[in-house]
Amino acid sequence: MRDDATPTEAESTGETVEAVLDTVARSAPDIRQGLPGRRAAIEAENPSGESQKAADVYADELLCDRLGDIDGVGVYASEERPDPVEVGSGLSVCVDPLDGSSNLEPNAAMGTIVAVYDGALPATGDELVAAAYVLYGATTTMMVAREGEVTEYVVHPDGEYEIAQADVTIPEEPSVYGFGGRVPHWVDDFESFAREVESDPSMKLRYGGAMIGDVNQVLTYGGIFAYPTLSNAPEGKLRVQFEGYPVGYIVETAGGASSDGAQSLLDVEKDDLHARTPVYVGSEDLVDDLEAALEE
Ligand code: FBP
Repeated sequence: MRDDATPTEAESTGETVEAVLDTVARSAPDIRQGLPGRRAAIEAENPSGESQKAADVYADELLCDRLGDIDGVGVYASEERPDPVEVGSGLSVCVDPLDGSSNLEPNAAMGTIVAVYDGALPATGDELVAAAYVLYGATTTMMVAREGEVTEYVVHPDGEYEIAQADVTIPEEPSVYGFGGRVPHWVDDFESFAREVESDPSMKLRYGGAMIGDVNQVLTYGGIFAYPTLSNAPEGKLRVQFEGYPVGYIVETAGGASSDGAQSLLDVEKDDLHARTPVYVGSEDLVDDLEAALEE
């Protein structure tokens, strides 16, 4: 018989998840305050070959230190470092420390994305136990998906945070869209779909160049975000473990849909930590239409 004082595996996982989310929220003001002096590119590239900003490295090191200190976190991995870091035993935490850091210089919104997996890396979509993103916009907010619910928090400058919206669900009537990649590189079927969406009088373009900002528009107003397959990059730009799975999990938990063009993002299986995938997320009808268009 179980000793009632000993937490079950599920309870321990839940406590670790809460500690990870709490740490991310409390770190958000420190990341934000560290940005002003770190806007420039440095002489380094991330594992995907993109040039790094001083702020990318700063946010990565800060989160690695703090998340790596949590009991029950076994591995820390980040878009900014080639290999996972063994920090203990337990859950695997994957982070995009500053999503959209090219928005630093024009002073536009950016994010931090966190995915918590109960499994070794690279993990599968069904091993996700929670996902979240922080959005550094006019205010700092954090969207969290766990246990079948999405909650939006406002994070105050002192790291305290409070619920802004419980049980976030994607609105029924879509009104915004944002599609990444250069238009000449869109494949014909995607371009036809995009033209259909653009010609719908109820739809407005919202694209800011940071996935988190653009996905937050879609969760707020309903619609669709895509970073599609491209003729010169069939897997698109975004990374499965750091971007595709967590954003798919958040949008699906909020009642929307996600796809890589043929299946839910959560069913994508790639055996490389930094593998990419096309990403389509948003209102279910639009994602269905998108999949039908790509099948033609
Ligand atoms: P980083 O995480 O390296 O910043 O890249 C991801 C990203 O910035 C996404 O946030 C965004 O959707 C996309 O790249 C924008 O790409 P593009 O500049 O091609 O529009």
